[in-house]
Amino acid sequence: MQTERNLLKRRDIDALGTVEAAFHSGPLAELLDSAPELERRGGLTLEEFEREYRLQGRPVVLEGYASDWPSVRDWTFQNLAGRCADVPVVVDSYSSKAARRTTFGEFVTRLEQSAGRGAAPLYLQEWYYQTTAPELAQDMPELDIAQYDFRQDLYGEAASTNHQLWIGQQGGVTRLHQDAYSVDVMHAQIVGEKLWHIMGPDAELLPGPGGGADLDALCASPDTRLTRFVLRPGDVLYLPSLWFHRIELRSDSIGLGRKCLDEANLRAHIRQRIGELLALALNPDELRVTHSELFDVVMARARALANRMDIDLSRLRQ
Ligand SMILES: O=C(O)CCC(=O)C(=O)O
Repeated sequence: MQTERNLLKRRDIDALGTVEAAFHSGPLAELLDSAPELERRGGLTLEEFEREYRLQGRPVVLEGYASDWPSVRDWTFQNLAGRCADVPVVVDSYSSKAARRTTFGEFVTRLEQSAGRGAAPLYLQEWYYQTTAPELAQDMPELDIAQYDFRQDLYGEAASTNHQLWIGQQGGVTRLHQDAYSVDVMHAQIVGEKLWHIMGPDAELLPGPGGGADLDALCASPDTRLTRFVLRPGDVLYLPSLWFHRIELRSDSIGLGRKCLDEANLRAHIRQRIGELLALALNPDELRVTHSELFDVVMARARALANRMDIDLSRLRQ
């Protein structure tokens, strides 16, 4: 089995635990509050966004860019539960131990019942709502700044709007990760507030001389580029591919994650997709070890893509 040395890139339980613990105590935790804030820009035009941020690979928060969306104006947990009561979802899918199949209506009932009781916060992560509740899409219109997404050419229109909703309770966390397949992140905040910590694509957490993780080196390196910001309703984040991100829910929250493939990253994207599909088909046992927390999520992503592309999973080329 190949072992990745950079702990920030590993998806096994030990590495995920070490990195998450570093956000709670030790040198990295001490640095968090003094990390610089990400630039926020209000009233940015498409041309300014392209010139000053996307073409330069610079992250930015587009303040209030989606504030006129029907979802930002009208959505509450309750009215979504009324619309999607029987829709099947997997709650806490990013944790192999906590993952649980239920319906959206039940999920909201459990959120309400557990609020303020000290229970672990519930988080519906990476919900591909367009396969099970496509009517929600009309409340989140397509963004003009996202039209460079090359997946439209590569996979067709439907697969390129393969977005995800992230719906959870105050205190919920998505642990530090890089997005797969070299895609840029565009994340729109719909309800509530989320605190993001991001690190540059070259950030490294390596084993130290004593065997533990060398957090001092991570904190001292100019490549780490630790930055923080809060996303509020109507804000849209642009984060270029391979930036690491960790998210903490400061209140009950709903966010829309959508991805964009920059044509410049096409080669890397295809290599990763093919590599992952071959690994799933030929070596699922090893993948269950290297991606123990996320195996089901990887499968769900592949199924959602196949579904959006009308691929019949029972057929091979004859
Ligand atoms: O909001 C979250 O908890 C995670 C979002 C995320 O990782 C993304 O949109 O890429």
